[in-house]
Amino acid sequence: MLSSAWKTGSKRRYSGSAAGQPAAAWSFNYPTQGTGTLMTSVSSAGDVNGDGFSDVIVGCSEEYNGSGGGPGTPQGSAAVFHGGAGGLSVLPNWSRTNNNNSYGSDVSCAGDVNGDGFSEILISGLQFGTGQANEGRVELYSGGLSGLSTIASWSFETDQASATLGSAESAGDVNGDGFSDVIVGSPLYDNGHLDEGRMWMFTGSPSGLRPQVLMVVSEISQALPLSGSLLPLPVM
Ligand SMILES: [Ca+2]
Ligand SMILES: [Ca+2]
Ligand SMILES: [Ca+2]
Ligand SMILES: [Ca+2]
Repeated sequence: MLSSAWKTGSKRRYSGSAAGQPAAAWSFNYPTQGTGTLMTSVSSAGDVNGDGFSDVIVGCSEEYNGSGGGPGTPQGSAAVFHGGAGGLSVLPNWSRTNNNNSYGSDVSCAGDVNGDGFSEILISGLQFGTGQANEGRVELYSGGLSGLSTIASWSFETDQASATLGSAESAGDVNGDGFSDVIVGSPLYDNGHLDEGRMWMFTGSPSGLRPQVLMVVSEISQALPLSGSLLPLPVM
């Protein structure tokens, strides 16, 4: 079981004891944290390096890079810890930071979207903005023998100001082709109705997650039956 301590920037992995009292088997504190650090999400990363040990990802939006008392500059970050025979690594094996302070608001395992045996991970930024303020963005990093890629192999933005992007998760393998698929959700997307929200589904392939949307679901907040649009599956 993974537990996060909101505001204090610490994560602990608990294992049960005979007396029923949890004992932390692993914990991590961001070394650069200042006041206001928000460690917002934690998830299994699957097995990003294919060694048979599960790995863990931690998201810390609104990390502050100051040390020694000052809050410094707000930024977001995510870190991955590899599992091993002795448990999780003490220090991150992989990390990403971004000056957008919502980066890392949600982290998750994408499954194996390209079928190579290594898990991929997803990092969301709720209020990330590139072109449209607070549109939201999600990035996918690919697993490999030495761990995750340093450059995102796929990304998605809502391209609508203030839509935000709340989460991105593995959808399993919805079309049964052996490649994991991904679903992305925006809680405040507008499409005829204010803040109705929208979900997008993307499919995996031998070359990774396709950029084309497979399916869109919207009209969630209007108390109407869900309206889904199944789009043609792109050929890659
Ligand atoms: Ca592993
Ligand atoms: Ca993979
Ligand atoms: Ca954009
Ligand atoms: Ca699939």
